[in-house]
Amino acid sequence: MHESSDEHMLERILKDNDELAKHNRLHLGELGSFAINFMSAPGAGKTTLLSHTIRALKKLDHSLCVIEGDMVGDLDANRLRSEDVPVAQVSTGRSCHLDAQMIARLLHDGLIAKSDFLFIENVGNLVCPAEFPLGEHKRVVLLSVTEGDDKPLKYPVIFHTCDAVVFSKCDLLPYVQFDLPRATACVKNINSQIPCFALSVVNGQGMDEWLGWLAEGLRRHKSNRQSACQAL
Ligand SMILES: Nc1nc2c(ncn2[C@@H]2O[C@H](COP(=O)(O)OP(=O)(O)OP(=O)(O)O)[C@@H](O)[C@H]2O)c(=O)[nH]1
Ligand SMILES: [Mg+2]
Repeated sequence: MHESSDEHMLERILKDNDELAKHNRLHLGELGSFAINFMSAPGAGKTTLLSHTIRALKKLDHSLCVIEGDMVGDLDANRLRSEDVPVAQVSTGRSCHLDAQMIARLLHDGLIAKSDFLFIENVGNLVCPAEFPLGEHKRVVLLSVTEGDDKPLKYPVIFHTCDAVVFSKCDLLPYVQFDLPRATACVKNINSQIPCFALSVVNGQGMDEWLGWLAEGLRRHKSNRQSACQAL
């Protein structure tokens, strides 16, 4: 009895979140920004990858904005502010993930600048962020090679619901037991069409392919918006 009322409450929370995420998507449509939600276990390299990606995209004259989600503190937000991009900080407190309501507040308060890319760094967690869409256009999961190649098998939901996987810290592959082909096969087993990037910010491996995926995503995003406007 108790268990089923808990389940009912969770379903209600997830449904409300889904509705609000759709609402956020409309706001993002008005802004025109291509929004990407970055998710991973703590320390997989989200902020570091964002710093390097921001630097590369700025050189190509792209405008950028970041939403930085952390339970407490503004360490990551400040790291990204040092790249000279606008960063909106969300402190989630006891919550181990961002939710659509947190993003809606920023959008309603006009705290998100119009930009080509809106990067959202979620709280480090491989479980809960998967169930809370934010209204983003794409979802990227990072799995660092120090975490073990079995993680897609153990945490399938997040790999099932994402649009790209980044195997991060690949410069460390010679020193750890991580079977990259096995990890890739596990991901493709869950999500057959998904692009996977083997990446390292230390030696630059995979960065061109990664930046190419972002550029192609932005191009498609802009062309979809244009078609939608013409259809009105
Ligand atoms: N060797 C190596 N270390 C990396 C790489 N990318 C990130 N790191 C290191 O991994 C550690 C964690 O990186 P962060 O970028 O803070 O990870 P995060 O996912 O943002 O962490 P949380 O926000 O706490 O979840 C730092 O010490 C980084 O320097 C990489 O490509 N190679
Ligand atoms: Mg971080």
